[in-house]
Amino acid sequence: MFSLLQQKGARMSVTTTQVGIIGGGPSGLLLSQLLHRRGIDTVVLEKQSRDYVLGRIRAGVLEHGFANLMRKAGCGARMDDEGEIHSGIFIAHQGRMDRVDLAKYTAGNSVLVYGQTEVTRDLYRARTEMGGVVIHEVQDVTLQDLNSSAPFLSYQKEGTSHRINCDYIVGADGFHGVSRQAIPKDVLREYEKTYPFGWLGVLSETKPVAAELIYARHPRGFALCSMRSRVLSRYYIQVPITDKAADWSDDAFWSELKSRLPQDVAKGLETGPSIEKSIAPLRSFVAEPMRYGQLFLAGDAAHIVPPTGAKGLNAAASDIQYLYHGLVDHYLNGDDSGLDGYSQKALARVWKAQRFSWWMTNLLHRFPDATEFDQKLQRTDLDYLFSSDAALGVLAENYVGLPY
Ligand code: RFL
Ligand code: PHB
Repeated sequence: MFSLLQQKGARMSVTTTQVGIIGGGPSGLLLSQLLHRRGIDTVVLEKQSRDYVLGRIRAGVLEHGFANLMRKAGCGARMDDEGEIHSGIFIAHQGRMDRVDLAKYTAGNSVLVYGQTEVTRDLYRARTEMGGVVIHEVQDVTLQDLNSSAPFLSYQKEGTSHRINCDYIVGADGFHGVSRQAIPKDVLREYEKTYPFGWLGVLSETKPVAAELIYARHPRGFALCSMRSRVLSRYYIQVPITDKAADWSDDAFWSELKSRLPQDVAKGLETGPSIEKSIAPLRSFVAEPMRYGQLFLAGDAAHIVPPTGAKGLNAAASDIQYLYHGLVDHYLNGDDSGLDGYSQKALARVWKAQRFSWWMTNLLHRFPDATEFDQKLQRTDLDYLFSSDAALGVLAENYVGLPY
């Protein structure tokens, strides 16, 4: 279990844990919390301060599978209290609003609107209450001896070198983390697609324009009306990747958003000062395999989707579910089949989330180099969608989340 051996004079501390986790985002915290509840020791290393992590505004839509994991982690109470169940979404196109009845096409399934910031806050609180070890503001994390049965992590903090001996290392350090880089280039295969636009997002203390999310396709570009609560709205507009958030005044943002929504929706839009404004690039990315020796990658460290299908955090959650069961089976039942099958199983679901996110992105965005033929096809795709129960069923079952 957790032990600290200060080696006198050497300014180096040596710690031992079962699972060393890099990254204190939702993936790392959730895994740490789930494992701790089964008596498996973890240490989480996070580069940033807790306030910094909680200041990032990201996902807003949780699949049932994710919500169930939060409950299993003992972190579901506030989510169930404050999160809103959504059983439909709107797609605005060609001046009209069409509704996708998620519940109708998925035998009553739905999604939960509850922000990633709140998920992370709940996980941090639970980690603190259980005495979980989450070390913030660590520098120069390195992964060593991944192909041996005694891998270790090293890092710097406040002028001291630290070493953590582990059985396993989990890289949950996001797209820009160090874990994926620790896999040799001749082993790692990366698949990537970038898009020539990003999403300019604004958070504002205003009443959401509609009770359900609105995804809008418009000749001027995509727009999304989302929310965090009845008094907190989250809106996005597609912008060229070269734009800077600072160059967009609040007035310019609201005016552009309104121009992309059907008129009656735009008329009802409450505007106000932005309390956060940022541009997120759109990217599709998968790294294979997700295991190398004693290292397992999870979440954004291994895969990124464009946010159009609301799948990023949810794809991270299925990794965590597989990894959690694999580690529990290893430690409590002496069964390694879950860990051995992790990469293949996780990637199979990840690629389905990739396919859906790519499709939603293509359906709804304005592509600068699209020909008239491409635009006709895009409109036909939408017309077909709303003329076919089968097509709506495909959208709905993917949006609420494919089974784990
Ligand atoms: P994170 O959240 O990036 O956390 C990784 C953590 O690792 C730390 N780190 C390091 N720590 C130690 N040493 C290092 N060398 C480190 N390098 C990095 C980082 O500081 C960070 O705290 O990855 P994680 O945990 O895998 O979680 C993934 C999700 O954050 C991400 O998939 C979603 O936010 C994506 N996403 C959405 N997903 C959804 O499921 N539904 C949505 O509605 C949704 N909307 C979105 C989104 C992402 C967006 N952006 C900004 C990319 C909307 C947007 C705009
Ligand atoms: C969000 O509320 O941030 C959000 C919702 C749905 C998406 C992407 C982002 O598809």
